[in-house]
Amino acid sequence: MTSTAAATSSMNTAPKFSSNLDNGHRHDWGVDEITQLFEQPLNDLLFQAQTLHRNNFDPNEVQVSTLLSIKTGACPEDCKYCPQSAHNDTGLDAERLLKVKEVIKEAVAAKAAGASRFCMGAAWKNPRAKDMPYVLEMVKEVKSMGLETCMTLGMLAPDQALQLADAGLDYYNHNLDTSPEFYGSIITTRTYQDRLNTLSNVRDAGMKVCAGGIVGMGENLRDRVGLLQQLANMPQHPESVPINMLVKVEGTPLDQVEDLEPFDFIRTIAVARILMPQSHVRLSAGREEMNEQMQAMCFFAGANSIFYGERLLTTDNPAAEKDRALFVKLGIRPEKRQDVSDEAHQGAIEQAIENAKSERMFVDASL
Ligand code: SAM
Ligand code: DTB
Ligand code: SF4
Repeated sequence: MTSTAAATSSMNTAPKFSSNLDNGHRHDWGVDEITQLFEQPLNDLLFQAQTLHRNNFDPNEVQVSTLLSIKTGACPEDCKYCPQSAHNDTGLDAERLLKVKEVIKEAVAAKAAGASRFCMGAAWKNPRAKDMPYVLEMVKEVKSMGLETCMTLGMLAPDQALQLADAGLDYYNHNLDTSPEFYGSIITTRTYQDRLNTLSNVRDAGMKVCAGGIVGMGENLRDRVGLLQQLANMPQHPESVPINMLVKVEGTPLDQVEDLEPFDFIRTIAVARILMPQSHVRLSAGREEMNEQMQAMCFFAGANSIFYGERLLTTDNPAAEKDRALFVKLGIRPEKRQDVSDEAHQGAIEQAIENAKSERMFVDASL
């Protein structure tokens, strides 16, 4: 337990939910009360987060998305954490925009492995007009396969957001990354306000918002509080809130940054769950460095979404079989899509999980 947590009595309960309610949610969180949530004894924080989680979700379901980098590297932005920035010498081979048929092939594989959402990411400051027809085609094709669609292409102008929404894009991912105060130490080529504008263009176009950030970049508690405050006080909570643990990539300015205390990561998930009780909180990048017990604690703290498949965009993610085995150990089921019924698709991951169960029984039996 941190010394600050120890100093806060377990009798000192969390702030009450009050004023400025929208759909039962607050959008007026102050820094002090969010800090107070973070600084509670861990058991109190986890209990509060898990209670809210159970009130809003099946606690044993986790949504699974698969990521694909559709355009890799040589990005003009200077994000200090990112292996794909042209400002960072990471030895990454840049690739042009993938062909639509290559994207379809990957989406077919993701669906067969049981993903319910396919997220396509491009290392762009923003999409150019000449890129739009290709990305729109990707959205239409992937959507027609019965997968939910998500894209992260950088900043979007209002008309680009409308075009993506018209093509059927379900989610747009654009992260705030950190607090407004720490932001300038991490990125100088686009502003915090640019990010907020993109998110409001996405919302106005009628798409679901996926917005979160990264922790472990050398920020302090006040910055983690500030990031969550920005997300929770948006006019409408993002439907999806990815919490990334920094993946330290050699050649980026953050490759030597000190590790974040793992409990501080778990606390960030728990506070996100409390502030945004009906959002899916994604245990996002960084799982390769987390053991199963840490991931289990993140699920208990309220994380209910993961990236599934051995690659994130350019870095590794746990192998799908490893995640299926973890799901079996924890009794977690992959969440079904709520909007469509696709029994055959759901059957794919359920069968894979059943297979993982028999593999485990085989291993157990051989001990
Ligand atoms: N270029 C687009 C943009 O930045 O909006 C989309 C792709 S970008 C890679 C998507 C997000 O990935 C970033 O906003 C950041 O939060 C996350 N990310 C990038 N590199 C990361 C790293 N090394 N560790 C953790 N998260 C990372
Ligand atoms: C998000 O919040 N995390 C994902 C997704 N949105 C696009 C990206 C993580 C990238 C990790 C570093 C890499 O693989 O390049
Ligand atoms: Fe480019 Fe996105 Fe990486 Fe920033 S995070 S350098 S915008 S790919």
